[in-house]
Amino acid sequence: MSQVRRALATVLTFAMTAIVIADVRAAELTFVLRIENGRVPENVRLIRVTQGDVVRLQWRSDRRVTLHLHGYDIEKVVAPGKVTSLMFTAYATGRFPINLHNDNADGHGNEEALVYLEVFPQ
Ligand SMILES: [Cu+2]
Repeated sequence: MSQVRRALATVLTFAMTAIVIADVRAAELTFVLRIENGRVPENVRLIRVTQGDVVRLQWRSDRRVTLHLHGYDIEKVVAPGKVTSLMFTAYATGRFPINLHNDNADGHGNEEALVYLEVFPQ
């Protein structure tokens, strides 16, 4: 009986160690993005992070826009003259577009992606 308990304790210790390691690996990353005329500069059109990272996107825009991060399904309104943060933990891996949505149009048009978010597995 005590042997079973000891085995169980070992398994639990391993599980807790794994959680701690995963936690240590996760980074908190901030990206600063400025939208002008419905676009961001070329060098920030691809954002690459690792699964588990806490990602903060700090947006500015020359006009009022609605952002939609697909996959994670987060929408944010960015008003001119303000910094708007979009924060999330990158739990889902893959390539996800961030689109601009028209405030007066419902759902998705065939809008071009503003930015792509790539989340790589740990
Ligand atoms: Cu969308």
